[in-house]
Amino acid sequence: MKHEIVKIVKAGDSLLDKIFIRKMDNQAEIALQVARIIASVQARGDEAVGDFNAAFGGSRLTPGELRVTNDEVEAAYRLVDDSFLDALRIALHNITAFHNRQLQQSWFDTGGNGVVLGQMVRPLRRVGIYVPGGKASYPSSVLMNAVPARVAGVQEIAMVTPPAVDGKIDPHTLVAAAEAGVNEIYKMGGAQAIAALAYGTAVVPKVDKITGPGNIYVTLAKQQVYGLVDIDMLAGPSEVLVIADDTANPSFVAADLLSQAEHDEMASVVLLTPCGELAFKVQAEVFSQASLLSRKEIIEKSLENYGAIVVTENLDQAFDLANRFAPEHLELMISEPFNWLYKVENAGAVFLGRHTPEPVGDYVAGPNHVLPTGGTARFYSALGVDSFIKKTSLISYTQAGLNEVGGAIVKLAEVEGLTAHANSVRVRMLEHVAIKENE
Ligand code: HSO
Ligand code: ZN
Repeated sequence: MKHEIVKIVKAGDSLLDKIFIRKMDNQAEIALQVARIIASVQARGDEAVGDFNAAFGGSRLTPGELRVTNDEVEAAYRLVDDSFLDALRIALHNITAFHNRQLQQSWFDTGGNGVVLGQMVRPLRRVGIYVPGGKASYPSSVLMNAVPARVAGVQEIAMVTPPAVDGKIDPHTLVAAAEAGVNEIYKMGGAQAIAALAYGTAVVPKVDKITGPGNIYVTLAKQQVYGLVDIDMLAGPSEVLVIADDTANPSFVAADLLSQAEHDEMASVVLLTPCGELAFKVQAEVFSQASLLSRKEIIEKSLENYGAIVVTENLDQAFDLANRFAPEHLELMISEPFNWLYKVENAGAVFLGRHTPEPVGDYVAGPNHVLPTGGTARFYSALGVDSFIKKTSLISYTQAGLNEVGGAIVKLAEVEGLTAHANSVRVRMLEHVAIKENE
């Protein structure tokens, strides 16, 4: 491992352009493959799902084996240790409390002439949540997807996750699903799982929305079924951007950069600091800490691909760059971080102060860890209760109300050449005149 495992550059360096764009390669090719997988699942249903599960490194399951049974869930409880269950329940409690705060109320407003306007908030009826599996297992992501759906009032939560070669799903993932109130669990992953959720098969009834992060196949499949169903966002590899000043502890900063670098070879971790001395200390710490970590190969690649320590002229410049990067996670390890919050325009989640490492948000703080990546924090929000509700507008007019605005409706309808529209208002205004004349 090179000592300069992470590069130090100045704010204007061209390396930053590459990091800030974070473009994924050969997407078009994979998109074609994904389109073929989706078409096969549409045509051959669960048989195709089984074939693709096997082709992508899982086991070949018959349609009858795709759904996880209650016995399997009960067996999973016997396989996990109590301290896992305790930790999971702490997380579940905090995540539920945070998402309860996000609930929105329906409302009515009564205006002049007895006109009533309002907005009715309703949960989606049936959703699919994707949870990565196979080599990695993320029970925390089960909670992050299922809890907001539950809090929103979704009746049916169907989870899909790829089985391992032995056809099994990690017991921690199964227990997390049971604890979070997931109703159905299916052993399927990749684009085939997204296709099954979107189009429905004999085993999996189709859903209204699909959420949750996955690999490039999953992401491109979500993109292709969008419109037929809703999706949460197009998630890419994880990222953290740290802004630190001379008060920051270099070993904390390094540890936090490494915590996201270990997720993926394409993960991006960036430190922005006006303090050159801190930059060198963090670089040395990254090197010494990385060599002790279990995932050091992944870390090395991700630092090589999309990692940098950037020395800025001042903190203002650091915030400008951070807004351009629009990170999934933004850590502020500066004195008085709350005083700088007004500068943050684009970030999925902000972690303030030296005692708030990003993993606290990954697991137990309460806010969701499904967050916008790849610069999409410019327009996407964290997964939350909002992701599982829809709003229906309510309109109730009275005769007096309609009389008041009828002329405007008729005029606008005529300009658009829509005489039937105009007429639906006119007949009511005429009826009103007729009643008046009869009185
Ligand atoms: N940091 C990841 C979420 C995660 N971390 C799950 C650990 N487990 C994306 O926000
Ligand atoms: Zn993480």
